[in-house]
Amino acid sequence: MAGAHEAFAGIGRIKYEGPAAKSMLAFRHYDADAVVEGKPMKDHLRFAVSYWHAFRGTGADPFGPGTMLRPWENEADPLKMAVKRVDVAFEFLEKLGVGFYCFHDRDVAPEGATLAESNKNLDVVVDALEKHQQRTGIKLLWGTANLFSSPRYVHGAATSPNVESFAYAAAQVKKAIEVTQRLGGAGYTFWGGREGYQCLWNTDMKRETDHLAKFMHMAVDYAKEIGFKGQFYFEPKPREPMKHQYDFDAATCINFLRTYGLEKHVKMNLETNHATLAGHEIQHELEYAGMQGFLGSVDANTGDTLVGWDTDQFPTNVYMTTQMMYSILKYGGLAPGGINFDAKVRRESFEPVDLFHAHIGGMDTFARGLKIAAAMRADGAIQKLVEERYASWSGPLGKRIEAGTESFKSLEAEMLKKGDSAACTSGRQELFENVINTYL
Ligand code: XLS
Ligand code: NI
Ligand code: NI
Repeated sequence: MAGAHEAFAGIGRIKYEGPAAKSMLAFRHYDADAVVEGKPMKDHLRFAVSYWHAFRGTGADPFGPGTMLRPWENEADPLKMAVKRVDVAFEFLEKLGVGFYCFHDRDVAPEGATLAESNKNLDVVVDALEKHQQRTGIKLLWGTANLFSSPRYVHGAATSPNVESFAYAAAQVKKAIEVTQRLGGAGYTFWGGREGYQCLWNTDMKRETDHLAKFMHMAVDYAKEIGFKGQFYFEPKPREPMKHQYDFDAATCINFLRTYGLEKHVKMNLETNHATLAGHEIQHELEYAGMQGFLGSVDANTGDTLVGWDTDQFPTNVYMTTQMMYSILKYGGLAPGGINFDAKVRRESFEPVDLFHAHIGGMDTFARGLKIAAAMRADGAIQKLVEERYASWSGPLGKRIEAGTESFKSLEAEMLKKGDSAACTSGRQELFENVINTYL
């Protein structure tokens, strides 16, 4: 954090100052070493900053160009700039006090004129990342490859009708896995990008999904070959940029993984705003993946109820992070995954300090969610109410059905004897909701 070269001069290490903190550049709830359910907060939450939004986001939108003021973006040579940007990124990560970051190959290093040149550029930047990782102890949560920006991926990458787009993507992912391994990355993420379609008339969906599976198998095989032990993740998103994407939601992705024999190798990376685009809440996605044994990692952000697209805002809603942390604790936590802020400051929030406000707010919102969820689990009131709702299943008949010793015939005999089923009890949704509000 050398003084003269500081990009975020005047901002020091963000500290935990408790709910009564005076400064807005302080944590009110995220106390990294405070123990919750036997583990420090930092190990529950495993926060990561996404390189693409924090350090490559310009604020451009379909109606206007970038707005972000980033005084350090002043190097004419793109590779030199990429290396310099790593210093800025690590200054930010260190001051924020997060343990992890995530990147796409093309966010950290510029694309060259040829594949070989792009690989060389990446190696130069990875040298810089490695040095800073060693200096600070900050780690890579996961790496990924950008298989969606280049025109060569206009029809998708692994699902492109152009075989050489597939081949190029394979080469790109091979390299991305290698650098992720070199940086000790805890995981590697596949997000579909443009793996989907705009029009079914011109699309061979079966062939495309077969190709996607082939592609993922090649990645798994290569990881095995080079001894990469990181967790693979598949990140659901139903649409945008394509009208339909093959990684629609957790259930669709898990079905895909099982159909193609990938279920032992790949878990879910679930993103809040993608869940809402699919017509779900993130709690649904976490529960679904958790109950199926596919809970991997989280891309944390939030959408806007009035804007129907992937706005990638920073999470500020404690009710939502409580729901998330309740499910995450229930299924045994995220490690080796974590909570990656796949979120961007608004186009109107263009000053460097806004990056701090955004991440501090997100971290505090999750820390509160964690504390509340742990309190709910500690006294077990909600759990008890859920068990009461299912009490009939703990009687002799329920036990026999769950044990698999009943059949349609035996159940028919039982109900013919009784004449009718016992009356149902109230669902008590309002009571549940009121109980939850007593913790907030
Ligand atoms: C885009 C995705 C993307 C992935 C990584 O909507 O969220 O950022 O997380 O490729
Ligand atoms: Ni994401
Ligand atoms: Ni997204």
